[in-house]
Amino acid sequence: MKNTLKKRLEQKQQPIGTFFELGSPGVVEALGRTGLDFIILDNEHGPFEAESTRDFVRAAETANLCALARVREISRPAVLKLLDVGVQGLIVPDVHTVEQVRTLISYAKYAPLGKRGFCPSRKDGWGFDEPAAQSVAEQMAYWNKETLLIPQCETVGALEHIEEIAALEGVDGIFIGPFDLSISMGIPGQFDHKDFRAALERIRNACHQAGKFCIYFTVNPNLAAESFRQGFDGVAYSLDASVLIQAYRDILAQIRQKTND
Ligand code: 3PY
Ligand code: MG
Repeated sequence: MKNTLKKRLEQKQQPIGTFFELGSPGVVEALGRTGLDFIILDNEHGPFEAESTRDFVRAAETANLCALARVREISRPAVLKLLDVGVQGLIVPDVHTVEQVRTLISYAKYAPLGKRGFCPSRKDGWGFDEPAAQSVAEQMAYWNKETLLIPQCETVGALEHIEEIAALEGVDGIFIGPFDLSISMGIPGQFDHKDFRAALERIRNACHQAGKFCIYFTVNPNLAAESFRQGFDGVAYSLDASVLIQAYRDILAQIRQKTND
């Protein structure tokens, strides 16, 4: 399957996604009807693993929704299993060093960029889907191009080396985790703090100078719009569960209000 998020980013379409935490294929199907461009199957904070992620990817494919996954940790099996069930990109949390990102590239990208292990898997119909007709080397190049590797910048360590990290060949873009980044900077949740705003600008500039995209996460719709105005390339807005709770609260309040008018 072609990576529609990659295309939208390349065409500067300002894609919007959300984190998927609820862990049901039905929720993925419902999200596919919202207009969202991508979802992030959260194997870090969500309760599920690669086996259930496969079912969510299948649901996303039927709903024409681009499914990325956030990996639980930087380890070879964590990376390989998610890529092999067919997610179209990996978001990688808790990165502190350039060396960790080099390791990630070695797990997630095939040679010559990395050392990803090769096995026919769900991502390519076990060797029977596109691009099965091509040589192994061509398949490796295809998946290196179509699969996005997106380390998070959410620690002071990553921030301090963001220019080097963003410039690495094999890193497709950076995803900012504002909660953990602000905590790591000693200013938890102070998204208006001048140091935090300077950090965002530094990360965005590092990405753009390296020709990479930069995605911001926020739980505030106004900040989501502002992020695009500031030059972020994509936004992940909130989580499925939080949006569901807020939507019900708003509707219930409206009904109560109208009942008492
Ligand atoms: C953060 O804000 O730390 C994130 O990782 C977003 O989920
Ligand atoms: Mg985080």
